[in-house]
Amino acid sequence: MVEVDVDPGFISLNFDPIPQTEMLVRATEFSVQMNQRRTTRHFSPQEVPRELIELAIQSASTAPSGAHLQPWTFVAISNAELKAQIRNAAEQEERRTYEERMPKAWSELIQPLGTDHVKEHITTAPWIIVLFRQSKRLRTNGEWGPTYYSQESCGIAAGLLIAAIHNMGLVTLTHTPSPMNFLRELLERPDHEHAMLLMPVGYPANDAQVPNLQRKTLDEVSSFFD
Ligand code: IYR
Repeated sequence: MVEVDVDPGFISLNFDPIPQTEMLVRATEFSVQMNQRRTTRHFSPQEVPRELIELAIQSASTAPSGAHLQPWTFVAISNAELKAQIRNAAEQEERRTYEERMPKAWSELIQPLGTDHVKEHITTAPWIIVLFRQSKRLRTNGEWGPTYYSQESCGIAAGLLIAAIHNMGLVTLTHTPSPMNFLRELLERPDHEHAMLLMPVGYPANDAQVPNLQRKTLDEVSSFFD
């Protein structure tokens, strides 16, 4: 049995070429803009309209994905009570992670980031977005099948979400409470969805700080064969 009910066929790409001089301007501007992005843990409680969060998720969901299954669910939370429950559960896990589970080689490495088990950003930021990765999908014949390259697909979608949030003038943090199974329960997601990232989204606090870090240079991160 063919899986796709109606083969949608192909349509024109409708590609609008950009002159190379303008390409260079746009590429430079984008590179500068992206290089200004920083991850901060210090959020302002200032409200952010839901429409902006919807647009960020829509941008993220344009990501390419294995077999175009789009194996992601973005759960956006502004409800204060639910955020408090999530923070509470995250801090319980994170306390054990920081105190018991994290090997010394790991804790030494993240020490400059100034993190600990206290996750104030979860309740301070006006929104948190939790990205769930779908490891299975319901086939048209009613059976469950795997998704493909869901880690890669969701990683790309997360990158686009981060870029979209930065582009609209807000900040986010890729927080990974671990283990994060509690999120599936609290957010009522099915068993085949796996929480991947918890991202507070909002304005930075007035006195927001970031670690004094440098990015690797182009030479350090690339190799060319011209
Ligand atoms: N998941 C923990 C610990 C942590 C791990 C890494 I690797 C970081 O770059 C930062 C933190 C947390 O979110 O605090």
